[in-house]
Amino acid sequence: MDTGRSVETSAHWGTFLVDVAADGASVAARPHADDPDAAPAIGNAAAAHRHPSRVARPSVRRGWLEDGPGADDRRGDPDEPYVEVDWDTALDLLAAEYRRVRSTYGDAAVFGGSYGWGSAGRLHHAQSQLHRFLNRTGGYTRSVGDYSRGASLVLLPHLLGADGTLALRRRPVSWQHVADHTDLVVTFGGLRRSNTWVVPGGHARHRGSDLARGAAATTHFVALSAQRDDAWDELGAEWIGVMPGTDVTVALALLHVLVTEGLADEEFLATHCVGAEEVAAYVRGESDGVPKTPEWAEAISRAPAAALRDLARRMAAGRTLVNVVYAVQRGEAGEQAVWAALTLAAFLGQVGLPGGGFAHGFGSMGDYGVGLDDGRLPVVDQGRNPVPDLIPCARIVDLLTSPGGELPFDGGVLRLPDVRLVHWAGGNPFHHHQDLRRLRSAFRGVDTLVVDETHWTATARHADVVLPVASSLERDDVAAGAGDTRLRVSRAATAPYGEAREELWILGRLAERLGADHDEGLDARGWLERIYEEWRAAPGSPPAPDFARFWADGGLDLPASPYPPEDAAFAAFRADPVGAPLGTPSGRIELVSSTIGGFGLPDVGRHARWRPPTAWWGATDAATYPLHLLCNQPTHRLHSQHDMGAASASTKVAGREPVRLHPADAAARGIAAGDVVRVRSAQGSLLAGAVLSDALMVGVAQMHTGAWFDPSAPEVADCVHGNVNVLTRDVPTSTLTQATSGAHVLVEVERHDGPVPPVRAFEPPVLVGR
Ligand SMILES: Nc1nc2c(c(=O)[nH]1)N[C@H]1C(S)=C(S)[C@@H](COP(=O)(O)OP(=O)(O)OC[C@H]3O[C@@H](n4cnc5c(=O)[nH]c(N)nc54)[C@H](O)[C@@H]3O)O[C@H]1N2
Ligand SMILES: Nc1nc2c(c(=O)[nH]1)N[C@H]1C(S)=C(S)[C@@H](COP(=O)(O)OP(=O)(O)OC[C@H]3O[C@@H](n4cnc5c(=O)[nH]c(N)nc54)[C@H](O)[C@@H]3O)O[C@H]1N2
Ligand SMILES: [Mo]
Repeated sequence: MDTGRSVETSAHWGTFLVDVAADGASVAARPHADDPDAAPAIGNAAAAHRHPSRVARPSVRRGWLEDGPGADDRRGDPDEPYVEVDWDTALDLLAAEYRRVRSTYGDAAVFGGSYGWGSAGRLHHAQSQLHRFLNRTGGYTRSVGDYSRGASLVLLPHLLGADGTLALRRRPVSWQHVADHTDLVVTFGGLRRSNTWVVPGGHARHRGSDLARGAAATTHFVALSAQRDDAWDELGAEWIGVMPGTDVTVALALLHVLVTEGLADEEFLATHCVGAEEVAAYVRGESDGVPKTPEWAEAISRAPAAALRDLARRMAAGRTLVNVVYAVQRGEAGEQAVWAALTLAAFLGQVGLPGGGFAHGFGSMGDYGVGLDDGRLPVVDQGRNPVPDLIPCARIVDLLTSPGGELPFDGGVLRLPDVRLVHWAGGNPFHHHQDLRRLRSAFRGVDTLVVDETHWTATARHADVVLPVASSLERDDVAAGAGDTRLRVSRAATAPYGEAREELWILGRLAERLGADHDEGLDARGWLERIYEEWRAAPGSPPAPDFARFWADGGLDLPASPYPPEDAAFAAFRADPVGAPLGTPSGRIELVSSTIGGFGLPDVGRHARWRPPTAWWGATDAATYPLHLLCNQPTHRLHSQHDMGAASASTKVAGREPVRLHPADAAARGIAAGDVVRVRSAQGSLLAGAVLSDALMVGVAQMHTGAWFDPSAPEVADCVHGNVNVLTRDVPTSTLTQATSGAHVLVEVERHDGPVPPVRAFEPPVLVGR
């Protein structure tokens, strides 16, 4: 390729270089030579850039154009055509629909939660743009929380206070603290190198792997997971197999050993915690007649009792850090595992000691524990939302299907408004949500679905109006992740595809039609200067040159660095629990929360406890669907983004998303490596390509999320490409936290012997001119 120009660009999977061909449009992407651990996802950029699945022009679903807004089962029909229109036509239609919905049903009838990861820049951040536009035109029903750690975000403020919860994310025990002080890291969920390739906003360089390697030289790691290869090789982690969703039993068994062998730190429990005696009584079985012994835990989790007994003693013998990866709380009753692990760390008495205590995010995000995050980066002001209505983000289907209904959440009750218009920008619900049949029927019930997209994703294929967006390679931006070493200029590499536009422009023109001002007369360059200068002038910002200089320099080094243990979360609280209390009712760590207990919920009590997930043990699902499928993050892409790219394609088997099976489970089903298999759950079915691996526990299977939804051959499977969310259950973690439980689901797998339908996921819809 003629590399006429080379441009630095930023994505959530890092900063990389794009070489632009002589035609000015096609690109090749390569890592920075000095990135110590560049993400393979970079290899997807070239194919995604000008792929036939790009949205070229504003497109309106024919059924909506002809019959107007309203419930419509043709949404998501693979044969439903779209009519390409010019921008004025699309924006006029949309403005009229916004006016109709707001004036007829009120502003809460617009849902703009729009959860998702979009792209990495600070200006062209899709949700910020959309929320700003919506706030300036009347407001919207919003969503709170996330799919990543939605259960923890609700639980932990009750146990640690709001500031403690924030500190756990932003100033955790760091890799450097681990290397310098920690004897033993015990992690619920393995430490996956591939997950650290991603940081919200991206990082200039991936430093986590070097830091982890440094820690491995001095620290012993024990990974509790259903997959032996979760923890990355350099860590040399010891593996204890634990069935998915059973971590609470393991944590309680470790507590049982501490309690019954006199290994708990009674003084720390007395001065820094509330409820230790009540928890100990539960663990001993005094409150429910079931002692939580290692043998009891083994029968449920399959973790060997002797290994757990030995592990608990080792944990008490030195400086120990208990880590929980996000996936562990992404299941039914998921918050209980976090509560139990925090309780375990509290009984060890090391919270707030250098390298000891509790962590929640090592192995989940690349920014975790690599530097201090002061939380301040340039931002677009979103304004104020006058509409009070909200949902926890994973309750989208309940919102759309139960207008006027009620939803318990965090001790209160939410009333669900009657939503008519849904506008999604920068997310892909057909990637992120569970039970896609249910999601599809919910979307079929709204009046109008608007989607801003770069590509014809499954969500765009369900939309009534699709607005083509310029990609991050096609616009100027500034980028940085939390705790980053550099605020980077991310320059446009090429012109936008087709008639795609920046959201700043799109929403600006839509706002004008609604009598509002979105962009305040500034173009992207003007806005970049504005948000940079506002950031530069704010108290606490590092010394920085003016915008022109910053832009010419291509970025600015930030003074982020590993930080001393005395700055880590809970160090001050440890030193002086009275003078520096936590923001909880007691000022201490609430192992027993009277607040949560006072909510009187049927499924969440006053302290961490074991609650068998409804669909698993003893229920019919377990007999019909005997395999436990883990649905976790993909190694070679971010979620569903750029699944058509070369790196992602290199992981596919028989052109489909791979499913990993233990050789014994495969043999019992007559399945060989490379076979096309059908995976079925109580919710739906998919085709996948079989991979065999003894790194899994017997009875456990694994697929990555993010294969593009392909409903083109429903007689064979709900998705013939392997989107795991046709299988997962749309049930909340609990009535307290209402988060996603998509991390695992029970399935059966069989060889698919019939004709294999082609994968059509990446084909654009039938496009017709007006
Ligand atoms: N079963 C199961 N499901 C899961 C998970 C799991 O573990 N198991 N994990 C969950 C988690 S943690 C998360 S965070 C979610 C992720 O879910 P999402 O964040 O919704 O997934 P993405 O594929 O990143 O979707 C981002 C979309 O934004 C588009 N986009 C990129 N740039 C722009 C832009 O500038 N403007 C606009 N308008 N669009 C843009 C991309 O093309 C893409 O379609 O998935 C969740 N779903
Ligand atoms: N390459 C890449 N990296 C990513 C992302 C991506 O899409 N691609 N997405 C990013 C996002 S948005 C997020 S939120 C984070 C998510 O970070 P995590 O939630 O930590 O990531 P997962 O890969 O879903 O799960 C990690 C491991 O947890 C284990 N696990 C699952 N359930 C259980 C359980 O019940 N018990 C135990 N003990 N282990 C369990 C599985 O073996 C799985 O491999 O990853 C981020 N990093
Ligand atoms: Mo996430």
